[in-house]
Amino acid sequence: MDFSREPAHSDQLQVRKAHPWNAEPDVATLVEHPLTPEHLVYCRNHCPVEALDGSTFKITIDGLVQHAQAYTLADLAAQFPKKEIVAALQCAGNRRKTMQDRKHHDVEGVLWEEGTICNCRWAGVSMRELLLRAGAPAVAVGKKGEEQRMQSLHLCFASHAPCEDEDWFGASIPLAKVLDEEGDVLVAYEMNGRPLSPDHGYPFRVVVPGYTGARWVKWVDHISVAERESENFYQQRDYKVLPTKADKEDWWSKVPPILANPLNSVVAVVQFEPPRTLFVKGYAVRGPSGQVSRVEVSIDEGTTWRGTRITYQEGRWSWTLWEAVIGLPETYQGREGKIRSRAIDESGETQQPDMDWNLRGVSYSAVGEKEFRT
Ligand SMILES: Nc1nc2c(c(=O)[nH]1)N[C@H]1C(S)=C(S)[C@@H](COP(=O)(O)O)O[C@H]1N2
Ligand SMILES: [Mo]
Repeated sequence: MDFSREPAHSDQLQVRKAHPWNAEPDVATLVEHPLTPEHLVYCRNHCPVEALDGSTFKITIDGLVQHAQAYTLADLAAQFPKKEIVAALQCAGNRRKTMQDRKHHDVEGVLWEEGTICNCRWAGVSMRELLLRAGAPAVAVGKKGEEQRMQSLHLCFASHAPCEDEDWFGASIPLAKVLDEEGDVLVAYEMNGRPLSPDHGYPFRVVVPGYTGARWVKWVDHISVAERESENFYQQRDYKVLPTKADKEDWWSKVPPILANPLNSVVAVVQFEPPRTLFVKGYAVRGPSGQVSRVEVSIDEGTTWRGTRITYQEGRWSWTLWEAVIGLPETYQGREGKIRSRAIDESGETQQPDMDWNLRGVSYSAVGEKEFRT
């Protein structure tokens, strides 16, 4: 693969793999910003980052639609209203190292810590509008049968540039997520009010709020309504939570792809101030059953929990920042301890206390944990 044509990357990230470029920010720095500035946005690539020509690059929409269409960046901006969404983007491998350390069992993959997440303002075209314009099956909503069929269809995305495991990158999501007016799926061309940078997908990337990063295809050139999921390697043989007993990779076809992120939280900062005060900060991410409504922390291994103050949350899809000031009992003097965090969502789901090991170390979402010393 040719890495010599790559544009410059942020030098504020810790490199986990240089070729292709994979890097994440320090998590304590990350939570200082409600909206993640570009230089702190992690980069996860299975391919070299290309500098594409946004004046000629086209995105094609076809498959089970009435009129296939192709648009340049200028076409999209001129023909559709701009839609903006604040949403957290997170890699399925976020916290992979935490899983490996806690389970004392090696996992396969880039050993990400807890910084492969960002929270950005994405802008572009509503994928729903784009599909309605192309005459996707949604135009038949209301007709019985058609509606049912629509529920079983998929929207496939592709970027035709050679990757580590296949000569293109692809993903798919259920069409129902796209046609849901509250699904908020975009073909984005802006991040934080500026055109996407090459690292993050210039000129176009898919934004799928609430879903794992692998479905947010960068440099996307092809969108297709299909009867079946994407056949791509990264949909079929990666980004799946294999059962713990699967330590040989022959389980792929039996396990569904990861779609929604799991309900999660992480302790990013713990500061001790003598004689007995702890300042704690972290983030939480929503799962499939709703936005985070509460984050709690425990200093006694999860026996008792207390509330924290939510300092940032914006809409349905953002991450949640939280902090707490904890007065420690005198018995903590001169001791080491652990602070744990757990998120609770608006439907009452609570982040799981523990989670089984899986081969690829994906979707790790057991309670957050960080050590402190008094
Ligand atoms: N074309 C393409 N799109 C891609 C990837 C890739 O390697 N190639 N990586 C995916 C994964 S696994 C993640 S987590 C996100 C990362 O997006 P970012 O690098 O902008 O943070 O992009 C997704 N889209
Ligand atoms: Mo990812």
